[in-house]
Amino acid sequence: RSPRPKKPPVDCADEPIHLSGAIQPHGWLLSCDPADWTIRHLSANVADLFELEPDELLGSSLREHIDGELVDALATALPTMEPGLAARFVAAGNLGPTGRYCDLTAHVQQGLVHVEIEANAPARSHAPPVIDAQRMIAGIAQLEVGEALFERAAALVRELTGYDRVMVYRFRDDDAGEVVAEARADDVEPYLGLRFPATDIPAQARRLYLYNRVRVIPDGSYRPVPILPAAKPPLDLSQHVLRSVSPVHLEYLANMGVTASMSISIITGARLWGLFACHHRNPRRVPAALRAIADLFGMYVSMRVTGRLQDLALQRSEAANRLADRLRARLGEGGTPHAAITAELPAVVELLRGDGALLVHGDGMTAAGTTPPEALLPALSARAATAGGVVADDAAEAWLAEPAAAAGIAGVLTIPLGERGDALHVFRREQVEDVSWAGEPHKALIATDDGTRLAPRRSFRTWRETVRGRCLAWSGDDRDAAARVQRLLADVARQREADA
Ligand code: BLA
Repeated sequence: RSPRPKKPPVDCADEPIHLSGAIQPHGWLLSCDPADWTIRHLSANVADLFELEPDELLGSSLREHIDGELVDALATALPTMEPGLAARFVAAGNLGPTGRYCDLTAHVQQGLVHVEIEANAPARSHAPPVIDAQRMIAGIAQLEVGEALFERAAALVRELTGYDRVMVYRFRDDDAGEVVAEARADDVEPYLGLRFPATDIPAQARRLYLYNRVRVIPDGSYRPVPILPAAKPPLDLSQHVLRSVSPVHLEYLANMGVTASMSISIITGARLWGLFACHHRNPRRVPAALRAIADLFGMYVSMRVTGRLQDLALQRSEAANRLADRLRARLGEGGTPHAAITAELPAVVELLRGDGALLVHGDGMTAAGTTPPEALLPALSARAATAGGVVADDAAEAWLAEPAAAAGIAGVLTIPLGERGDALHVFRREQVEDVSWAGEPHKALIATDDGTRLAPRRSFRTWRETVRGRCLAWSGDDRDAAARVQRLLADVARQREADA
């Protein structure tokens, strides 16, 4: 809970975006004491709806200003709102002296009930929301997780919300991201296949989106409405649907030619796997009931992606089990551990998705598949001797003074075996990759006139880069599988000692 820094943050990830102290102007905020509904904080624009000034509302009870039935609906919903849970659409009803029909969204945080009110836009569908959600889920339920499912999902979100462009954006292991599917109006530029640098969605924002799953900016050119009275530290707006967002991000949207946006989190376990990112060239609202559908659909897609990742992990784990069984069988038949491992080397290469491997053992060695020239052995052994645990590099320059000497191999994953430089090295060939970035990534941040302010890049023109000297990156799963192989080989060696 750090106070807002006086100087502008020097890193995008340092901006406390949940403490903006303001909301977007398409709604109103009343933060009440749950005991008696006394209004403790409100947005400065309340007179637009209630025709009462902020000072007249602060300290009074919500019951004096909105229909008793609506307050009762809020009260009923309260026990189901745990702190830290996303704000939820609770009720709709007529508010203020002119009886405007509004949606009420609420959540509990910091001991207050935060009631967010939005004028209700006309519904786009006559079906009850749950039917729309069911239709969308059924529309992808039969598809395998992959390109076709993501394309269909993007199209369904576009049908639901009417945005000009709906993308499925997936984060890579390095936190950059890629547009893996897109549904768009014919006259907007395609973003499919483009890569965006990690700094476009900084870490604190990615963390926030794990909990606050649906976010809407109906008009990025808005003027923020302050929350009164100004609190120190400001109210935590992590879960507010109306939270005024980072000005840097608004500038980013404007630079992209986007006026309205929405994003829906795709979450696998505790990781933000990706987002549905929606763009519109004109202002666009998404009423609370549609956001609830989008949220449900996002949670379904999240579940499907999680299921797919778990399937892959299970398949790999089963392959590792089979390898362990075969090693044990070979030892049981009287083979030496070295002979057993040598015979299974191709299976180890396959398990770790390598192109080849070298088992270095004392003065001897065994090779399988593609391996680097023998002249590199001393460098590999030195690497193993200092490694400690499993180490993996994607680029030859990370482990060789003369990368060219690796002759087409770029990546190496080293599993040290003992202390003398004995090791199992698994190699991956160089994979030349053509990357199309949305704008030059090294200009993700540009200096402004005063030279101190962080600003997003102005151009998103495709910027091509050919990445050489790297292999397909070793993933977290690859490293986990390697650690498993290391334990397996240690067990085999121990068994030999026990038998001796
Ligand atoms: C937020 N940046 C975001 C969000 C997206 C992007 C989707 C989330 C917005 C939301 O959910 O409301 C970026 N939008 C994209 C990308 C695509 C897209 C990659 O459509 C691709 C298709 N941004 C910068 C720089 C900084 C920065 C240089 O470019 C920092 C100085 C910051 N982006 C930034 C911040 C947020 C953000 C702070 C959080 C906004 C907020 O929630 O307050």
